[in-house]
This record gives sequence, C-alpha cells and structure tokens, in this order.
Amino acid sequence: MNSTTIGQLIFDKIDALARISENPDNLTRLSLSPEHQRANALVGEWMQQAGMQIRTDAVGNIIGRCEGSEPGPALMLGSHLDTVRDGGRYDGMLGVVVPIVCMQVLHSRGETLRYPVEIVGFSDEEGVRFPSTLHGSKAIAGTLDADTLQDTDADGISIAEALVSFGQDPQQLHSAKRQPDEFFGFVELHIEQGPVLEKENLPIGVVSAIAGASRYQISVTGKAGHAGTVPMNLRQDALTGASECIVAIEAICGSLSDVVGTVGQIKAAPGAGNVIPGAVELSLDLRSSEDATRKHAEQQILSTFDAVAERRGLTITTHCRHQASSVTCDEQLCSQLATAIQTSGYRPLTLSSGAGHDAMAIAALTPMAMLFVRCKDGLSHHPDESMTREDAAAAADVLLNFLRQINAGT
Ligand code: HGY
Ligand code: MN
Ligand code: MN
Repeated sequence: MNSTTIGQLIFDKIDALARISENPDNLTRLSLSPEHQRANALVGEWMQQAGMQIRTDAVGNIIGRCEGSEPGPALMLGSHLDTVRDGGRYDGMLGVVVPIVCMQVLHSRGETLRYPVEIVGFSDEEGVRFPSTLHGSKAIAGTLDADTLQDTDADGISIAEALVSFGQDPQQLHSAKRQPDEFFGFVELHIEQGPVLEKENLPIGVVSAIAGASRYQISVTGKAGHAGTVPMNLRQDALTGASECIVAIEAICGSLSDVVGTVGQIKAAPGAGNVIPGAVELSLDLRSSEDATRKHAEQQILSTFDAVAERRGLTITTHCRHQASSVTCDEQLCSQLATAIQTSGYRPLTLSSGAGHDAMAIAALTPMAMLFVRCKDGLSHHPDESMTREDAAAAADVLLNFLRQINAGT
C-alpha cells in the first residue's frame, strides 16, 4: 500500500466517523451516547479487519488487541472517540484510526510483531457531557474515583446511569483497571491543535510534556427582582457579578505568563429579559505547563471572587470538578519516536501540549509519549479543523517505523 492509499484509507475512516453525530448539522458525539455506541461498533469492525480481537470495557472504551509472536508486555496506542459540541473530525479520532490502519498494513503484509499491541478508543476525554473528564483513560489507569460515577449531565443523568444505558455495569468499574506489567508503554497520536508544526513546516513532532488543568463549576447567587423597579444601587445582580469575575479571570491569566483561563459555559436564571438575574452558573478551565503557576492563578482568581461577592452582596461558591497535574513524556519513548520521524525523513521537532490528552491519565499506568500531527492554522474544537491526507500518511509512516523499530529492539 503506498502513502496515497494509506492517506485515503485514513481519511475514509475519519469521514465515516464524522457522520456519526447527535446533530445532522455538526459533529457532536458525547460520551456514552447512542452515537458513541455506533462509533464504537464501527471502530470495532475496523479493528477486527486489521486482525485484532475486540472488547468493550466497563466504562465504554473499545479495545482492540493483536497478540505478538512472543508473550510479554504490550504497546498501547489510541486516543478518544468523543468530541466537543460542533467539533472537528480529527481531534481524538486521528489517534484511533491511524494505529488501526498501521495494524491493517502489517496484517495485509503478514507482518507479525514480537510484542502484543492494543489500540484503545477512549470513552470520555473531552468532559463535555459530564463536569469531570478523562473517565476512560483514568478507569484503565485505575485512578477513576467511583464517586465520580455520580456526576450528572445537564439532564440529571449520572455517569452510572449512562453506563447502564450503554450496556455496562457501573459496579464493574474496577474491572477496567489494567496492571502496569501488561504494558511497556503508551503512545498517543493527536493533531497538534496549535500553530507550531505549521510554522516549522513539519508534518509531525514529538510532545515533551502535557499542561496541567483545573476545571471548576462556579455558582453566583444574588437576588432576582423586577428589571423596572429595583434601583441600580440596590441590586444583587448575579450576572453583572459573574461578568466582573469573568473579566478578572481574563486579566489575571493575561498578567501571568504560561497560564490560560477560559469561561466556556454560562447560564443565568431565571433567564427572563425583565428579571434581574438571581443566579448564574459558569465554568472555569485553567491550564499551565507549570502546576505552581496554575495554583497561583487559582488563588488569585478565588480571592477576587471573594472581593466581588463582598462588594456586591453576592454568594459565590466554587466546586473543583477536575484537576490534572502537568506530565512529562517518557524520555526513551520520545527518543524512539524522534528516530522514527528521522527514518521518515523529517527533522524531529519537540513541542509541548497546552491541550489535555488521555496520555496524561495513562501516565499513571505506564510510560507514555505523544506524536503531534500538523493541522491547518492550529485550529481545533471547531468544525473547520482540518489536515491533509499527506500528513495523515506521514503520521502512519512514522508510526509504522516506530512499531518496526521496537520490534527490532532498536
Ligand atoms: O480540553 C482539552 O484540552 C482536550 O481537548 N480535551
Ligand atoms: Mn483530543
Ligand atoms: Mn479536544
């Protein structure tokens, strides 16, 4: 199979997955949804065609396994199959499809690796449906707290209830946990979601580290009232208070280097144009490659909330729903990936990740590393997310080099 064919094979699979959405007008596939079920079924078929045995674990991860010619620890590959709302088709899916196509190429050539390979389509990495995130990879790493299964989505459905509808038993959460001696490493291939590779005119790079992240749910409570009769100086307006908090988040993060803060969700109640908002719910997403810097930003933001609450006669409560420390990628795997990139004829660039990935959870189980693939304008979490067939084929070429290198023990 030449690189054009491989690039097309990858794109055909990516496009087929992109047609599985809760919404005909955009790509939205949330975890443990009927769409997720359909995506797992399609990916499972492809894994079987590539000579893999498949299973779905207790938290909805789809797992393909191909035994090696020798017994021993496996290499885990994979990424997530859930998307953000109105998202792009490569974020996550590329890191499941490219390894499957690589296994398909080896299978078609009758090439058997010495070591077993597992490919995982992780069930919830985006954390869009539920307030917490990385459920699939954390369950495999054994770090998913059983209490998290009580988290509920906007319709009040808990993860546990969603797992039952998905055909799983939440009581079996522990059975998803894998043992460290089952693997010698995890490599996740993912679009860069940033501008560096494009600027360096490279299709692929090695990730050095993944930024840490905190996610908060914030409630601002004031007093609803008549929009026409309450004088401005007597109001306890939850929405103007929340707005002051949002602008403060932007100012604090903007004043610190290497921190990004985002309020992506906001909901005001009762939500009538002629009623002063009495309650507001908002999200806060904070990232930094340095955990101490992220903590410092958090302190500053939370004390600003106290001052706003005091001055405006509001109650502001914060609930941390997710914390992930920044993680450094495994040196040996990174160097092997850099060699694989050189074998494909590219300069091996190393770059860090501002986005979170399943690899940061799997790091608790086994050494992990990541390959980033160029995407247009670095755009992601957007329907215009795009990349080229040539870069997809380059990614497969590098991953095949890596698989063969490991096989040769180099
Ligand atoms: O939000 C992130 O960093 C990832 O795309 N879930
Ligand atoms: Mn992703
Ligand atoms: Mn994403």
